[in-house]
Amino acid sequence: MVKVLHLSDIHMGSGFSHGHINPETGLNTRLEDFVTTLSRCIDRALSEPVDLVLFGGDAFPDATPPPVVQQAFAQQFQRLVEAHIPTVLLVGNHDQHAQGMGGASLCIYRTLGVPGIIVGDRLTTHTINTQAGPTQVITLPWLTHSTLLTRPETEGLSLGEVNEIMLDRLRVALEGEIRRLNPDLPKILLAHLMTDTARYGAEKFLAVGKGFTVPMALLARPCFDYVALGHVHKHQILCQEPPIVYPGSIERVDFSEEKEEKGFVLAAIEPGHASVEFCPLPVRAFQTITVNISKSDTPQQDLEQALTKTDITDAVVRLVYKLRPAQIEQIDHVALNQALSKAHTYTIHSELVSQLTRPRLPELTSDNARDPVNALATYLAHRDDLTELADDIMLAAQTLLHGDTLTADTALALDNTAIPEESNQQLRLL
Ligand SMILES: [Mn+2]
Repeated sequence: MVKVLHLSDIHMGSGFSHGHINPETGLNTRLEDFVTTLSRCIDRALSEPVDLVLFGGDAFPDATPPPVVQQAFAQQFQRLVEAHIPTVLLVGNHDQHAQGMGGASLCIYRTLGVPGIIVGDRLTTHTINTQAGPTQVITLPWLTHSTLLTRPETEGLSLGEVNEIMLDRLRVALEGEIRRLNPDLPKILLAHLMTDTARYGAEKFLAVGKGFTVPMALLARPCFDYVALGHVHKHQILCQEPPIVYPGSIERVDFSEEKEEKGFVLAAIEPGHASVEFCPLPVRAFQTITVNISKSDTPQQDLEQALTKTDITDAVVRLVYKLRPAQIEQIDHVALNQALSKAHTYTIHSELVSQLTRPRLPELTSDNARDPVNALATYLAHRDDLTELADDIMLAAQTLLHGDTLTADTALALDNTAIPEESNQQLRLL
């Protein structure tokens, strides 16, 4: 039986806007949070000790992290090297250069020949000598169209057809690896991908439209004893036999992960069986406090009252309050900042509520109402809940309307649906 610690989606170096500079270290406190949390994972790997550590991809927000972030990441994994615990670092979409092959930010470990560290930047099988004996790990990094297909092969094809070809190629390549597996040794698939049944966490916002989904049927097979996934930030177990597991991200990357529990997974794996334990991590809280004081006679008091209802100590706080224009003068901003000062960091968003019935889309005049892009922009301006998606929606709409260059990536943002030519025409005529 091989004991494995499976973690994923570290994204070290992201979310600096939720932290501040620590005057003692000169570092952003969110970088320090991520380092502390990663060190807790490594602590556990050492204290167990586990036989193998699997990292499911997305080490940093992009392929070129600043040296201070690279170093903080390397210092933690160095502890596994010292303890002779073999480690596989898989390449996620955030680790790849937009163009070209290879997992830029992680390949340095292979170049340096760090003992015991394997970089998973291609589909292949590694037989790793662990304390518990040889263990087979198939690495499947994030796939892009350019990894598997050449331009002439995709020319003139719809997105759906391109994805079908990609899946066929993947199926064949994966089958080749599976056939070479020794059935008497533990068999693990380590993959950075979106399955067709995963519930989206924050990844929906982090990488909207940047790839294709892999059907569960390709993964939920007895030829694997454990399927270690990365990419989706919300922890979930998609299948029990064999366990197919997203451990989720180890720290909250942004407010979309406010309510998600964060952690890593310990798995005990042997041929034909694996048991799984999710280990929660004590990460910094994110708190959104929404208050409507527009009908209140004592707005300041109600606002401060609302703040006492939530424990905001050391949390990353977002206060959203709605008020009438006439109440603006009644808000004591000094007192409000004082009340929020025990938060780690905070932002305050005030929204004015008009007492008049809001006229319907007042920004649209007869001149620009015929332009669907304008109409969409106006609509999005009125939908605060879509703010984070607005740029992607606009981009997708523009691509659709200007029809000729429907790229794979933007079309995927539209929920994997290829757009038939007729509806494209219709939109243009709107
Ligand atoms: Mn990812």
